[in-house]
Parts: sequence; C-alpha cells; structure tokens
Amino acid sequence: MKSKFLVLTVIFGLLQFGFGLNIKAETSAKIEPKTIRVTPPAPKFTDVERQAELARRRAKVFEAMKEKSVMILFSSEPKIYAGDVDFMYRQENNLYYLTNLKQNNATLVLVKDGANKQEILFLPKRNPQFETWNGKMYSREDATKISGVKTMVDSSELNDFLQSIKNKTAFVSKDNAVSNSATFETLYLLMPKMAIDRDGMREFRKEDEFSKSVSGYKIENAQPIFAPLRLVKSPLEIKLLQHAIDITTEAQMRSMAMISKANWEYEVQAEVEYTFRRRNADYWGYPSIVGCGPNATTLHYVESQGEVKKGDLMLMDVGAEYDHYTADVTRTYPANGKFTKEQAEIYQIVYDAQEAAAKELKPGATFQKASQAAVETIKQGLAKLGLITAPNATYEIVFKGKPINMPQYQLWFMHGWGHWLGMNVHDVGDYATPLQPGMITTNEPGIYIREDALGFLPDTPANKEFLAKVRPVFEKYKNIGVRIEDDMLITEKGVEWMTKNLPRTIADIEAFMAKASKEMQYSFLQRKTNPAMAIPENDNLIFGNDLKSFTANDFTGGKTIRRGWIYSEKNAAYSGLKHAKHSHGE
Ligand SMILES: [Mn+2]
Repeated sequence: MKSKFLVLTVIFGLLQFGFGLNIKAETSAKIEPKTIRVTPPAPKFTDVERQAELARRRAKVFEAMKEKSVMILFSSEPKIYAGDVDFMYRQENNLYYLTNLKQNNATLVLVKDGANKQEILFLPKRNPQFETWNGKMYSREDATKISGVKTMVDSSELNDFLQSIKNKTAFVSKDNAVSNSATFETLYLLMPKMAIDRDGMREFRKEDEFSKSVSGYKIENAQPIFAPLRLVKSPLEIKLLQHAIDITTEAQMRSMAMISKANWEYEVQAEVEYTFRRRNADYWGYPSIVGCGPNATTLHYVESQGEVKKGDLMLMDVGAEYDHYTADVTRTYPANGKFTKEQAEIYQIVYDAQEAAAKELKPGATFQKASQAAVETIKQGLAKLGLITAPNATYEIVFKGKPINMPQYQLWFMHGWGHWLGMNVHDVGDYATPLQPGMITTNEPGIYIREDALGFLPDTPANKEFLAKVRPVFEKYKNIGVRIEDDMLITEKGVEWMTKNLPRTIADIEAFMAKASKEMQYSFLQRKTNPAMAIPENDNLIFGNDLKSFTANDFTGGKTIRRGWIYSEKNAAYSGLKHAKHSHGE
C-alpha cells in the first residue's frame, strides 16, 4: 500500500505542475460528424425484467441438473497484472449468467433434491475499510435486487459449507437461514474439459482443485449445462450484444474517418478505444488488432507500432464489451480512402465469401454449411487470380520424411470461417448444433498474402512447379491482408447482420471515408514523429522539483519515452496534447 501512496504523491505533484501552467488549453477542436452513426442509448431493463430473466436461466439449469445434486459456482479470482496491481475484475461468465453479480468472492450454490430447489448466495460482508480503498460492495439487499436470489449466507461461512460437502455432513448457517442435509449424489463444478484444456485449467483452477479434494460424489462438469443455454441468446442478451456492436460500429467509423490524419497504427487504435470508453463500454472483449500494410497479414497483431502508409490497407479487428457481451467486428479499408486494383480484387473475394456464407444462415441449417460456402468462394476467387493453381490444388509439406498434401488455399486463408459470439468472443456451444433463432455467429473470411508464406515450402518437385506458376502473381498481391467480419444473428426468417450500419462494400467504404474524413477535425493532434522512439532536444526542458533526478541524459540516451513528463514547446510536437508552450508526454 505504501508504494501506492508514493505514486499518488508523485502524480499529484505533476498534476499541480501542469495545472499551474494551463489547464484549459486542451479543449477539443473536434466537431461531431454527421456521417458517423452515433451509438444509440444503452438498453435499459427494469429490476423485474432482469430478475425474471435470471430466474428463467436458473430454472433451466435446475432442469438440466440430476436429482440429489448440488452445483457450486465460484466467482473468478482477480488476475494479477504485476505485484499488488490487478487487472480490472471480470466476473466468471456462468456465475454472471445466473446472477448478474460482479462481486468478487461471491459463490452461488444450487441444490436440487426433488421439489426442493434452493438457491444460496455466499456473499462477502460489507467492509468500510475495504470500501474506502476499493469502492462499494453489495449489501444483501443490493445483491437480491440485482440477482433475484433471496437466500444469503456470509462468505466467511463458505469454507464450512465446502467442508460439509467434503465430509458429507449437514451444513447449517449461523443464522439458521440455510440448512442442508448432505444427501447429494452428484456435484456439479465448472471444470476444464480435459487435462490438455490449458485455458480451462487456468480459468477453473479452484474448481479443479476442489474436485480433487472430495470423494464419494459423482463429479460432473457444469459447462455442458451452460453451453447450450448460452448458445441461444434471449432478447435481453441480444439487446446487450447489439449495443456492444453499435459502440464498435461507431469506433470503426471514427477510425475510418480519422485515418487520413494518422501516422501510426496506435493513433488509430486510440480512436477505437477512446470511442469504447466514451460510449461506456466496460472494456474491449479482446485486445484490439490494428494492423496496416504487411501487419494486416498477421492474424492477431496487437503491437500497433507500425506506420500508417497512404497506399496500404488497414485491418481493424476490434470489439467493445458491454455488460459481459463482446462484439467482434473487422473492417479492412485503404488508409488513403481508395482501394488499388489489387487490393480491391482480394477484398471482393472476401466480400463474396461473406455473402455466400450469409445465404446459408437460417434456422435448421448448419455452421459447417455456411463455412463451406465461404471456403468454396475463396478457393474459386484465388484460383481465378492465379494465387493457387486450381480450387482444390495442393502443395506439399514433409512430415516424418513423407510428403503430405495440403490445400493451396490454406496458404492464404488459414483460419476458420467464424465462431459463436457472446460473453466470450469465442463463445461456448457445440458447432454441430442446427442453427436456430437467437444464435449468433461471426462471418469472417479473410485472405492474407504474407510476404514470407512461400519461403518455407520444402524443396520438392511438386512445390517447385507450384511456385513457378504462382510466384509472379504473388509478387503482385504480397503484403495485402483482408479480413471482413460481421456479427450474424439467426432469426425466424433467416439472418440479421447486427453490423449492418458499418459500410462494407468497396463503394460504400470509399464514399463513407471521403465524406466522414471531412467532418472530423484532427489537425491539432497531428504529429510527425513517433513519440515512443523520439529523442527531444533538451535545452529547454522544464522539470518540477520532483523530477530533478531525471536528467536530460535520460532522453538523449535514446530511451523510450512513455511517461507523464512535461516538457516544453520547441521539439515537443510528438507529445500528443500540445498547448501553452508545453505538452504532455504519454
Ligand atoms: Mn472473430
């Protein structure tokens, strides 16, 4: 704790210093553009609506549970960023699905024994000292109002309860409000799917350990109960996800409008995340992918340190998270607002693949069929351009000394067509489930002409022939990466594009960028150099007393500058916010 005080003191000192110079100069010169779709207000639900929804979900879980069983859902543990600093807390999805409670250290217990169905919430007692530092905790009344769960036990009694499960003894809460007779046969816990499920082992470590400490029960994984329920979204869930998508749509639009003023990828990323925050998204659902030029061919590129070059394509795969639901939207657009012939050719194939897949999306159809339609379109398109020798042609890899045929198209389209979307960006649910209204999948084909993609092929006669044919075409298209990703809601009639407000055709993107870029005024934010690498001149640095130990040599030594130092006008153009003869570094 002591260290936190220190940091605060230093920051406070800096702020005072900054305020003394000029605090009002940061007034934004931006005007609200008309072409960009402003996110509609967030959906609102009454307590009655929300409680009814959560009660329905719990009823469905009870239905799926066996007789004489108990389910224990722990809240997720805080994730450490470094030392005593945690990442922002995020509740475990299934506990949230049944309670909407964001309280750390809350535990939900569901008991099913014939007609006796109990819902018990172990909730931490409010603690004024803790709340002084970390904010308000739920009172029991709060927790009931949010979740609709009425029976509460203090979290300090959770260990006694878990012990009673282990020992198969009765549990009676101290206030006698809860008593359990310990006749359970089945114990449900959220568990890793198998030992090699490394993500599951990390996410459900506590549950896994607890399961190993008990005996005499049939231990069942609760995940298969939740997956089919969460796969089909309710109208309330659809509204929340639509809101996350609307925020993301605005973020994408603002980025397309400002990119002509940006020199670096992170500036465009900043516009995305500024919009997320501005529209009160909780966070992103996954780290933003903002890659220009060759970086667009790296599927999960997150560094955002590259230059925005005018003739290049920008690929942005970003998603706001709102109330535990995440959007997942990709657009690829030219930095200068105009596709080149080659860029347009690749883009059109990906677009057509999306359209082909969308035609297959309707109740009763399958995820696989839509996926195949997209793959088929990509294969045909690549063959037509000459990037593969024929739609079903292969190249060779060598495995254990033997050549194995691989589809050529996979050199350029190496990921799946889509995935379920919801509380997880790659949401739960069986991909063999026939489509039904309320299911949401992404539709995200892509083509990535990676510069080094042909460099790794084993030197076999078949590959030589393939390379001879394809390389001249490859030279024309290399370093072009295109992904288009939309979020698709299965409806009674077929499918709805939840991302429909975001321009997607080549013509619409070019028209939108031309119009929207005129409406965004970003000139005061423009800068010519990369602040992460810049070395300012140090003749007129102005440091407060706190910073005396930080000498000018630290700058001239070529160190990365990503700190809150304040320095003066002359060479401070890279600092982002420049005013009154000084500016703020990052
Ligand atoms: Mn995706």
